[in-house]
Amino acid sequence: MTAATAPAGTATCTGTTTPTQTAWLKAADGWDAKNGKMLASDGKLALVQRSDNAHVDVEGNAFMSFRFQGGIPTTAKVTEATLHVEHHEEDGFSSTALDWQVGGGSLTSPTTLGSTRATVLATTREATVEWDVSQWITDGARANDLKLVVRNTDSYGKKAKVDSVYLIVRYAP
Ligand SMILES: [Ca+2]
Repeated sequence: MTAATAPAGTATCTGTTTPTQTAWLKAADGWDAKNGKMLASDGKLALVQRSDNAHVDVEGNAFMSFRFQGGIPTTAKVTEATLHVEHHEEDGFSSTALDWQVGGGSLTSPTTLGSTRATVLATTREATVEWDVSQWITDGARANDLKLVVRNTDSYGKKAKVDSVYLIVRYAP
């Protein structure tokens, strides 16, 4: 790519250019509302930190919440924030029973800024699905505080199986 050249006679911007930085943030802990335990203390955090077909189970009529590694300057302007959830659901899982929510606050009772009805994926169709949450996560403080909720409302108790979750944040410091 060649740098644009200002036409002669026009003013040029003399401010320094701040390059956008990208942070790839692993899950730092989670909360299983079904058994009331934190994933780290329950020995399950590693399950969602790697794409290895080892899963955590989100039980029917329950939710699991996740937080992520922070470290983004709190006043940084976030230009893009995307959540990545590698998952599948047990056979028979209702197509309208999987919801994702993004917000902040505590893992056990997170606030909700936005939500989406997630696509249910059969066991043989496991995939990493990207959810763009940029409209809600606009600065470093919100990115550092971000909570993802995977909510399972399947009335027959089918499980949602999460292989990995991570957050990618692009920001200008
Ligand atoms: Ca895994």
